Amino acid sequence: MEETIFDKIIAGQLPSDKVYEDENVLAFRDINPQAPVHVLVVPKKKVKDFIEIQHNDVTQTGIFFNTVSKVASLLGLEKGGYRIVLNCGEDGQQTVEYLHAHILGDRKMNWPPG
Ligand code: D5M
Repeated sequence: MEETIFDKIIAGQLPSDKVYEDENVLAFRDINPQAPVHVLVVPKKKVKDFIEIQHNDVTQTGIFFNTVSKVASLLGLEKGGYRIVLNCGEDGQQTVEYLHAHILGDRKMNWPPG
């Protein structure tokens, strides 16, 4: 798999505005925020995209989504709610080929998404 900007952030070769880290997951603020709170959550063990999840270890996948929920709570978004976005592939407008969940919050979201 090609090295991405998120590989470099996880390796500590590029800086990031970290909000949470443990042995499995890293969460950092998006460089181009689309809401007052916009955080990206990435698994440290590389997964390319959401398509790949079906071939992956269920425990690792569970840990990832459990941690996304935990990070949203740590960010104080439980009360007002928030949106999780997983862009997948070209039509899904995924620009970084490393699985990442966007956590967007602290404003009212629109529906449907564009
Ligand atoms: O989202 C990829 C997201 O990654 C997009 O919202 C910008 C963000 N991004 C790109 N480079 C960085 C760095 N260096 N730090 C933080 N955030 C970054 P996608 O779902 O692939 O369109």
